[in-house]
Amino acid sequence: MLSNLNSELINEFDRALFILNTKINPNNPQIEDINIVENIISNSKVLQKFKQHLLEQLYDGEGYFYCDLNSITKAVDEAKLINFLILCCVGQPIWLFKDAPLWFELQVKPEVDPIRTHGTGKNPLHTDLLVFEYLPDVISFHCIRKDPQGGGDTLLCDMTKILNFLSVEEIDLLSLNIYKYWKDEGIDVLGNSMSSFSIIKDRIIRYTSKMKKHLYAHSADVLTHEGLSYVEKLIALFEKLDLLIDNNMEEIKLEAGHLMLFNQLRFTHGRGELGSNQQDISKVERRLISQSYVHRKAVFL
Ligand SMILES: O=C(O)CCC(=O)C(=O)O
Ligand SMILES: [Fe+2]
Repeated sequence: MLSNLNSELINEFDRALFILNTKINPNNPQIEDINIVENIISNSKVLQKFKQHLLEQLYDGEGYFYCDLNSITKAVDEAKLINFLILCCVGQPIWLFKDAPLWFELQVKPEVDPIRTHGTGKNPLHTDLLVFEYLPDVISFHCIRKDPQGGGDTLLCDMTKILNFLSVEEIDLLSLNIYKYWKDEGIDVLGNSMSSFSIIKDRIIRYTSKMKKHLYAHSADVLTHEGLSYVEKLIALFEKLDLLIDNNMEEIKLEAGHLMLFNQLRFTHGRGELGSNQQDISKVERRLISQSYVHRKAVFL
């Protein structure tokens, strides 16, 4: 499942680093830096071929691209530059917040709610930013450090496989525009946030297992008025989906230097529980994943 980077490609990435190292700040690439990278790609047949392969893999093939950057470099800063180059091969990297770096650090914070970002528990499978009109096509996880306690697997589930197990009635339910969810504040680069949405629409899946507990407790928070008439059926359907996801997801142990990109219009993702006693591990040794987003086409910038 780890893609093998051939020696020709490794050499080409290595050559690209000569330029990238002097021109781009690995910790904070800027939107203008895309031009530098696009020049490098357009001047290299090898990178153009790689770009084509990457797009096929993400959009028509398995839906993800998983490689080990250690075969190119063991330096974290250089790995970040290669990650940036790869994002630019996919399309338009997304700076979600003004004045914040492209990279969003998924750190481990024992004090936060275990199921949430930075938490230490299982983060149930979900689509990120699912209420936004232009939800990012692709997510990149660059593992800087794995959990020293052996937990924190990356969980991925191909939802198109899950849909094969559903009845026509269940697909119809998921296709209704009756679902609501909270939006992440401070984001204005993904189009409108929708007051209601369909879980399945135009081959895009907007699903979060985190909706289930609200269906039980406060269904009006996550369903429109029309949706409330289906609440019993939806609870049963969400239970079924969670079971199917549990049985069909992949649990991937990212190691330092591993890079995973996946098509989040098709895959939900999550995090396995971290190992115990995270509070006893120093902050600079805990698991650290650098997350970023990219659109295949620059639809909004
Ligand atoms: O920590 C992780 O690996 C994933 C976290 C995540 O997907 C999220 O918080 O949205
Ligand atoms: Fe997420």
